[in-house]
Amino acid sequence: MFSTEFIAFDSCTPQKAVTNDDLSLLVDTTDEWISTRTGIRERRISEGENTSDMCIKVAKGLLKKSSVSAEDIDLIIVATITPDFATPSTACMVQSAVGAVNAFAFDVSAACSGFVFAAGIADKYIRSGMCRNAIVIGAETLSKIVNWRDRTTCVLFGDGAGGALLSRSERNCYIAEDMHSDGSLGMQLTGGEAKVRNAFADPEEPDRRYLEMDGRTIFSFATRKVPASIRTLLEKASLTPDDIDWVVPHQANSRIVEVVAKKLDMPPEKFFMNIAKYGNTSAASIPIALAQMSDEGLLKKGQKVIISGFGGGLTWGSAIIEI
Ligand code: 4VN
Repeated sequence: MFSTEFIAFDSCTPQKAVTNDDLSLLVDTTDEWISTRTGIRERRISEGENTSDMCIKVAKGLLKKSSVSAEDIDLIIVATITPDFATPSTACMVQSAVGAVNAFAFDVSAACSGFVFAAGIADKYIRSGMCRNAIVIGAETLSKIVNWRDRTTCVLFGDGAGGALLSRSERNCYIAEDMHSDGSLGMQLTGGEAKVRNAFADPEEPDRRYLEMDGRTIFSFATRKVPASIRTLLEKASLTPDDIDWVVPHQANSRIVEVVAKKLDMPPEKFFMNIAKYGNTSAASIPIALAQMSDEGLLKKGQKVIISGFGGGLTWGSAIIEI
């Protein structure tokens, strides 16, 4: 068996920052309401850049930071629910743009858990000896599926991409994982529906293209499942909360993270938060956070970090990684 090490992190977000005050001109809301309920102060919104454009910048950044050559990449996975196309996959667009001619590439659809699930897949390919180097990206242009007339959702989401380069290593830096789905709750968080419309089928209902969620259901799901998942994860790894240097949760809502920290009896300072600047970027939120932490020198070699994604599907998954 082989082991997986995280070699580099990188991110890319659109230039345009949209503040809560900017949004209060579009829908009936206030900076006060948004920031106290969610912790969000601004988010980046695409002025035309699509998901693949941000992913390509992240992949190029990862190759540069790791000094791995494009030909040595064996696997590219993009986790997204807002791809440019159904086909080609975003990952194949990345492959072509960076010249990773020896890689196989595909997208993963697991909403806010997408990056964690995709990192788990890449780890298995590396661990088994089938791949040496993998690029894993979480990326969303959620502004494509946000209903800009719905004040309950349009204030929550943002656009961006982040990723990691994972390589075969002597050091085992993917320590444990705990992954779950509960499709029976799937309709509590929906978006991007494409109904069957053809010469033989003509549904009366319109497509539910826009992101819709039952906020209370999702909030209570997250505050129940995330602490349980992190407890299971620590047990699997024979570690205690004190052994963990950082928790990097999906940036869905700062109040959820406060509840999770309290339930786990862990200091909230260990939970990295940047939702104030980026809002909820679904699959991109964890790798954007990891890249920021790495760039700011917050991640030190040997530190143990829990990443925890939760959301659409419904899905939730956590992993302990060592830097
Ligand atoms: C995971 C979660 C959320 C989420 C759920 C609820 C919520 C985000 C509801 C109450 C509302 C403020 C906002 Cl837990 C979203 C996703 C999707 O990525 C995943 N915010 N809120 C209020 O009235 O206070």
